[in-house]
Amino acid sequence: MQTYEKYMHQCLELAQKGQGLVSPNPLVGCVVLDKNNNIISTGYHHKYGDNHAERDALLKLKNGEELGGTLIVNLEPCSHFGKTPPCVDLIIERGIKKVVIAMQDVNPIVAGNGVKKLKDNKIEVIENILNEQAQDLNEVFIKNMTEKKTFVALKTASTLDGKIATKTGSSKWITSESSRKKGYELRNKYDAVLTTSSTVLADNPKFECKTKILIDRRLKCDFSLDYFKTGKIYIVTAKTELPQYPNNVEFIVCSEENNKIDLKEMFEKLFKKGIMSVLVEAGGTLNGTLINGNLVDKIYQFIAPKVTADNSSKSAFDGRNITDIAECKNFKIKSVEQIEPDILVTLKAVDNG
Ligand code: AOF
Ligand code: ZN
Repeated sequence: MQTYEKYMHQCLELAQKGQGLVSPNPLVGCVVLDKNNNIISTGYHHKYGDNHAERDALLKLKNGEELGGTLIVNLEPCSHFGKTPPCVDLIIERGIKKVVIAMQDVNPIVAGNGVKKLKDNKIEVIENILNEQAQDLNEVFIKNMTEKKTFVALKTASTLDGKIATKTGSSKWITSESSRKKGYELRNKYDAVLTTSSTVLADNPKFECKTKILIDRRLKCDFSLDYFKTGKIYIVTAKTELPQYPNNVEFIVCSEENNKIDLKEMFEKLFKKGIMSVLVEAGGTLNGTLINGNLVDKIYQFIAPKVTADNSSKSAFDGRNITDIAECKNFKIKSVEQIEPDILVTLKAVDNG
């Protein structure tokens, strides 16, 4: 069992090479062993529309050395005709004797059918190796497939007492340059980065990423800002009279209630536009509203070893007025990483409903 875990780790590593390139498909890596358990090939899903990981690995083998061997893959091999023929057919054809997987596919056209077809063809299937890690790796794909919703991650950088700026808006820089660099890298993992007009007007950030979403309810932002110079931009607004706009801009009109955009409606519209995951980089108001609406799946919180000890400073999450501590929203800490002199705490929601 130990050895399969080692190979499955390798699959998860390989799969990550497709990060940011495979959406809306899953991240998948594959290792092939010959009958003596020597690695003879590896593969992964490179980008959307390309060969699946299993096909990528098997097609590199030309001399039949995989006959009687083992294929390790972090997702159940597919059984459907999609952009490519079913991976299970190729596995059967190549004489693989054992398949080791981390998780069942959540795609309803595959779910269980891949494993069944392998077993029907006398191939031994070992399941659930590094299952939790595999589910974490494909958390976006799982949410998209099972709930038909966009995955929402949120990033903040705060002091130890959860502050992101003073009352005057002074915020540069709370965390170190290496933390900020790591924060920018997170953007590539998600289909789009979401922010608000308040953040853009306060910081005039460039936001170097391919797709951006800007919540600008009253259309306060002016297209001459640096923010509008790069990438594809979706502007979410409650205004129905739209101004002249540049080619890289598209509007998404949503309803509003109590001077706030209906965020559920916004995410539904984004999902329909093929935005499978977003990283939120905004202030306490949007962060708090998202948390209160149970809309956040994951938080990346960079924490600097600084304390404002000032209750007029702005909080990373804002907007509620609770009296009972039991009303807190709960998260599960997935990892704590030291990025000197700061830390990055990664958390997942536990009670989103
Ligand atoms: C992938 N890569 O390595 C594996 C996948 O759109 P298609 O035809 O490429 O099929 C996508 C589905 O195939 C996907 O939802 C998942 O169920 C299954 N497996 N997909 O993109 C892979 N193994
Ligand atoms: Zn496949």
